[in-house]
Amino acid sequence: DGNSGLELVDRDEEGVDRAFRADVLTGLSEAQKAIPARWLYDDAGSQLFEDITELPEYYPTRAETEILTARGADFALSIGSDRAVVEFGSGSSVKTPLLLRAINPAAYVPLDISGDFLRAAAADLSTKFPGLPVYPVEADFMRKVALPQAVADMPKLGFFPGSTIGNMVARTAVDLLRTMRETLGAGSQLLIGMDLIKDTGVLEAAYDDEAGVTAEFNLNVARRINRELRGTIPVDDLRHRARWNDNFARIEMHLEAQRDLEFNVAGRAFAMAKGETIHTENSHKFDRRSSAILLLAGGWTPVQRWTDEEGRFSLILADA
Ligand code: AVI
Repeated sequence: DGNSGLELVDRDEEGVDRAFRADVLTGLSEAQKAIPARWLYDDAGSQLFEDITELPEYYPTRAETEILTARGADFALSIGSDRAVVEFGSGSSVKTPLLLRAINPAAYVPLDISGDFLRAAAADLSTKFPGLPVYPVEADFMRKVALPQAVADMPKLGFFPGSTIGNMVARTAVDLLRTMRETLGAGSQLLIGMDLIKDTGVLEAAYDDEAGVTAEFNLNVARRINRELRGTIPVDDLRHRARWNDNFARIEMHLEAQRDLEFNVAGRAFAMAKGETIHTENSHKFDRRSSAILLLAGGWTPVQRWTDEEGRFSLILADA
């Protein structure tokens, strides 16, 4: 990020992201090879995810948008207009304006680790809401964030749409919810999106679309390894897989070797037997109870819950 002068990524002399290399080398050395899902989102991956949200099979974005559109009056009643909205991961999405329109908050604080993305989103919001004070903060929201002084005395509403919490295992999700509570402070509220358990065929199709966009999104992490970590992974010999793991109530994305493979990454040799996979993402799905338990474990008490007409997705309001 050339503009802010603030570099949140730790790079070595050659410009290699140290955390990326460490995660990949460790993950490829495990019995079940795995790469943390956050590495799916370089520029190409972020664009592919945007494309995914428009696929006919990928219902979550549309379902959540439907709730935000249909329930605006409810939100206004339950949340009030005196709060500062703090969005975890500033959306370039259509969702934020829908919420801001509905509750007419006192301020908007988008948090994002990507400065460029953040400034673009903040500028867009300022144009759409000329009277709304917008205070963008470049930060990693997995850690406690110091919010701008201007909103210090306002009660906060955390906004975490998209069911991104579902991409974390329970332990990480609970840590994040607790960190959010620390960031937002006593008396705050949280409006959080959580995707719901449903027919396995519907879920698997949402993560393995006809057009192959999700496959590209998944394979992109292998391309990224080749590009950034001097990798020689034969990407054409990997196949995208999306499967429901009922024990963990989650969709898992994997990259499956189509033949025995040998390759290098950052000077180290790796092998995969035909049929072996690299686990690249979890997307946990919830029901009323499991979502409540997760929130409670994270220090939040659910107070209201909305779903779309078809009951595919939930937005939950919780109190700190
Ligand atoms: C960002 N996250 C909520 C998406 C999901 O549905 O778990 C990421 C995604 N992976 C494949 N398709 C979409």
